[in-house]
Amino acid sequence: MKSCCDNVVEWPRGRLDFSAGCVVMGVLNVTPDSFSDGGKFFDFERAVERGIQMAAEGAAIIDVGGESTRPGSASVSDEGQIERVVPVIKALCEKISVPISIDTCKYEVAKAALEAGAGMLNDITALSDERIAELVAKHNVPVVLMHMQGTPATMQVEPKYEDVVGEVMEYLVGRAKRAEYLGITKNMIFIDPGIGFGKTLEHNLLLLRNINNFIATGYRVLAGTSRKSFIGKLTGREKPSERIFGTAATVALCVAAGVSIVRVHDVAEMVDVVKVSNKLK
Ligand code: HH2
Repeated sequence: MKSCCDNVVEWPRGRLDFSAGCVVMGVLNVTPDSFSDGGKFFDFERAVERGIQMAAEGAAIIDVGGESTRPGSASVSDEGQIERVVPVIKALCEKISVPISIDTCKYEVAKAALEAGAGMLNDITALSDERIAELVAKHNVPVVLMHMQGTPATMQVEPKYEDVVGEVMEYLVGRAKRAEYLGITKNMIFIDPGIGFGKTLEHNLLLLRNINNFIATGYRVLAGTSRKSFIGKLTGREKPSERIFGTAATVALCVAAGVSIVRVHDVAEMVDVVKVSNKLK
């Protein structure tokens, strides 16, 4: 890993330039059942087309996932996930130059995706399988460590914290330090409070109001608020596709607080929000 200056992170398979501030990660769910775009990009051709489109719209990273993590979702076998994501990753690596991230917590999926050319790993379980840390270190790619209480099957049943901000921060800093111990360099680590993963509306609001505390840890922060149900609760918008303006409010706030990456479905719209927010900061 080579960091040419504080604001540019470069590694063999990618480069992220934070000199203007925040950058956008576009979500590409190759799934039939994701909460907001399930089925839309399940087909290989459509997934690749969408990835290319998001890069053209200004995404700095494309995050490819083969398993929904929406509350109550069913898990998909490793082979099933690999079949979904590997051809898409290979095709995108040939066609676009932005790094492709793999959204998985499964070792075999991570291994196959990294071998297929993925240039980043997004782990919603923050390296609960530490063999993934070895893969990340070996392939020399950045990693996202996310907080979740429980598992997708049960996480929204009755999430409980005494001090949600303190507990999530302590967990993430602990996992980030562990990742460093396992051989991953600090500037390759992104921490993520895991909005909607085992959190009530109030927990999500507290985390977002205090997102600056996460930035103060010294690790770069990623936030994934896009179209999530707490936005639906605040706006009364049932359909995830109608939560774009609500998402924009959270993105602007995240940028103002110093978040480095926002993970979003509506890339063209959020690239504009990020551009303006970066300048206002
Ligand atoms: N949210 C989702 C999935 N992966 N990864 C990170 N790091 N942070 C997030 O907030 C996050 C994530 C859920 O969104 P989506 O991928 O659109 O839905 P689904 O899990 O139903 O595919």
